[in-house]
Order: sequence, then C-alpha cells, then structure tokens
Amino acid sequence: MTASNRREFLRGAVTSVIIAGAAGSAATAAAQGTKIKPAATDVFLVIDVQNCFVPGGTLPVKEGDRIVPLINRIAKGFAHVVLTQDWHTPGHASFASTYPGKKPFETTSLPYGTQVLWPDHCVQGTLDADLHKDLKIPHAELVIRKGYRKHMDSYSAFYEADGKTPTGLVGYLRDRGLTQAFLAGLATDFCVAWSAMDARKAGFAAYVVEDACRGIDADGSLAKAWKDMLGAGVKRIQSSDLDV
Ligand code: VGL
Ligand code: ZN
Repeated sequence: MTASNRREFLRGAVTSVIIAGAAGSAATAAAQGTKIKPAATDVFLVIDVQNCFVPGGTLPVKEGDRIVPLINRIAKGFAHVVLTQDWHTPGHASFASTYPGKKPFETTSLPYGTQVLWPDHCVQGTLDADLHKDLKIPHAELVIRKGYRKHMDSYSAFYEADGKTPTGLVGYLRDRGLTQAFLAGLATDFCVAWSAMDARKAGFAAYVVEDACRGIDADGSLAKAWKDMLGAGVKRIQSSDLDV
C-alpha cells in the first residue's frame, strides 16, 4: 500500500467506525495498524476468475491470470467463499456483435441505461466461461452466475444492470449472517467495482483487495471506478493487509 493509499484507507476506516458505529472488527483492526484477520461473519467474493478474462480468452484482462495464486492463498484464510461466473447467452445484449455496425468498446443505449459493448465472451456452457483451471478453492460454498438474461447485463454479483433485479446474493449473505465482503478478481473497474458498490448499497461492509484484482482500464475506467468505490464507502486494501 502506498502512503497515500494507506492514508485514504485509514481515513475511510475511521469514518466508517464513527458513522456506522458497528463497522466491524476489521475496520478497527486496520485503523490500529494491525492486520485484518477474517472473521466467521466475513465472506471472500471471488469475481469472474474465468478463462474469458485471462490472456487467451475472449475478453482478456492484462495479467488476469497473475492473480490466481494470490486468490487461492487468500481464500484459504476465509471460512466462507463465494465465486461468481459471468454467464451470457449467445447473442447477448452486451455483445457488440449483436448490433450491426457496432464494435467492441463502443456503447449503445438500452432500457436500463448506457451499455458498453464487449466482444462475445463467457457464453454459457463454453470452455471460455469455465472458472480458471488453476483456481483451487474447494471449500467455496456458492457459485453465483450472472448476466444470463439475454436482454440485460450484470456486472454486479448482487443486482443486474437495471440496479434492481437481484441475483439472490443479498438474501444468501443475510440468511447466512455474513456481514462483510472482501472482494478480488476480474475486472477491477467493472465486475469487481460494481459488486463492491452494490455490497455497500445492500448494507454490507466492502473491502477490495487491490493487488488480487486486475482492471480493463478502458478510457480511464479504472481511476473512475476507484473514485466511485471510495465515494461509496468501499475500502481499498492490499493482500498484505490481511492476516491470511
Ligand atoms: C466483465 C465486462 C463484461 C467483468 C464482465 O467481469 O468485469 N467486464 N463482462
Ligand atoms: Zn460480461
């Protein structure tokens, strides 16, 4: 963590203790400069570590494969792990190929707002949509699939792109008594960011483990995502902040 990141994080942690009162032991521990020990009420959310998002896949994120060993190590420190899988239909509304004349990374307007258009990726049942072969988290308790409605995208693990259609993860975490989400995976500026902000929206604490993520960074999207996340009360941490 750089000095300025740490300041930002500490300020965020202290604010959340004051405002939320019960921001939890993790924020308190970090504010005291000690490492964060995952608790029984914490969940590690591993976002979209799939073949499509690593070099060789259909929507490769630079160094996307580099985070896999780190994610495996972090996951061992958590009693509860949930994985997500981007899981699109053929001809999905988020694919540029669905719109004649459109190219990947252009946008289109859909009923729920502006949609970035992507190369065809993570099509249900294809090898490209499989979890990365080196991801070794046998104790993961749930795999949430998202983006499986042909006419709606879902970057977030919690709500689809209309901001209100639930994936079921809020109910699952609440039912299980899990209150704090630690997030890692791909891509920092899309599915990780949207998931972290929706975790906050649903009332969970959210920590993004920056070095266990990689971003797409299309047109300044990575810097914007961090600004939006920090503004939403998401905490930015490094794997070295975790006692795992
Ligand atoms: C993602 C773009 C399109 C992601 C998924 O996992 O971040 N990005 N679909
Ligand atoms: Zn997608």
